[in-house]
Amino acid sequence: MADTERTSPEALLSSSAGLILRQEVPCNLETPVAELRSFVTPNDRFYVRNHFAAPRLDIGGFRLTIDGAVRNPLALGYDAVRAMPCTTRLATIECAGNSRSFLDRRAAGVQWSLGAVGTAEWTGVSLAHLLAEAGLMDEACDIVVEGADRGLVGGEPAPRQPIAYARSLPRGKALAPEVLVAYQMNGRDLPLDHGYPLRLVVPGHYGMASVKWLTRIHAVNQPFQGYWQTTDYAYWDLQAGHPVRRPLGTMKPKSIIIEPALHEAVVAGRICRITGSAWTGESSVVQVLVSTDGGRTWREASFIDPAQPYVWRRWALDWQVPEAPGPAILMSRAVDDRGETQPDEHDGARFGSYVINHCLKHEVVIATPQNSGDQ
Ligand SMILES: Nc1nc2c(c(=O)[nH]1)N[C@H]1C(S)=C(S)[C@@H](COP(=O)(O)O)O[C@H]1N2
Ligand SMILES: [Mo]
Repeated sequence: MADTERTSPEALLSSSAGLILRQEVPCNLETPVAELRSFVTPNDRFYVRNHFAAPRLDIGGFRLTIDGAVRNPLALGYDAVRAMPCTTRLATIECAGNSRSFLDRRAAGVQWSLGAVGTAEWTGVSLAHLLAEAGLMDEACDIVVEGADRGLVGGEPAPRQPIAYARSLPRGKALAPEVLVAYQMNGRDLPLDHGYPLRLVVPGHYGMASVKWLTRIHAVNQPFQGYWQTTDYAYWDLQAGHPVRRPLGTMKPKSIIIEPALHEAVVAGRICRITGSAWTGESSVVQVLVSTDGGRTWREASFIDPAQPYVWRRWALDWQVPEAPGPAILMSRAVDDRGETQPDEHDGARFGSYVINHCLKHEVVIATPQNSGDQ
């Protein structure tokens, strides 16, 4: 047994203190940008994205079911999962709707600023191990992962009855070693809002893939077409010239400026250290370019953190602030090792109000030191 001491249910409840309340019911909380300075995001500062109320599962009766296209269906108790061989790995998770509040036209959905992203160290059993134990059949093409939370979804068209939060992973990604059924986050049992007792963690994919309160893993022989990957969390792709709807998956390269803060005053003629963070999906960020003149000229930032798969890298650039007071537009642009970079504009026709990774204009104000307001 990994450990026997059990965290009390009350201790797993999150508080919104220190986070930005974006929605009260269901609870949606954003990490303040300044907190993203830390390489690992502490559990009580990690953004929360819930579609329904967080279910409180009784650990005694808890079962993780693995069924469908498997030779040996399983119903595992919590302790049985914790007794399996485990791994710990870092992963950055970003909500596909992060930065939505920066879209030119206000889009429906939670109005995230920059902070629906975070990095944690996740501990759990690899999904590949569980699927091997269950004897995954060769015909299985998708692995459907389902959470215990459910409810009615708004908008039309939508199913009339309450539905569970469920997503599928293509077989290849489901069997990749980085995908975990996690029970710990930064060395502590998962907080309730982050999926206690078990959640999937899909490094490299937008957050919607990392299903919380995981109770069922269902292998299927046909591509899964559930609500959360066709109506919601999907985009328009092209297949032989035909527009086709596909589930969102891999994260796109993105960078954010953390310091100086938006609209912060910087001192004319001094050196100002610009810092930020950058991440991408199945690749590594290899370059971050920074502009201090609204995108006319760009310089290369240096990295604070090494390149590691599925983990963000903080970066910094020292800027010689001009003498002339007034506004200045900072921008940053990440490039990954496949040469993919951040676009200048959000592609709304393709992605709707998701995948918001275009280069943002980050305005600061150059102020002279004696500019203290007295005239
Ligand atoms: N069961 C369940 N899993 C879920 C969700 C949910 O509402 N229900 N939200 C998804 C979305 S959209 C995101 S971005 C991540 C957020 O994970 P976090 O709340 O731990 O930050 O969880 C995903 N997993
Ligand atoms: Mo999300």
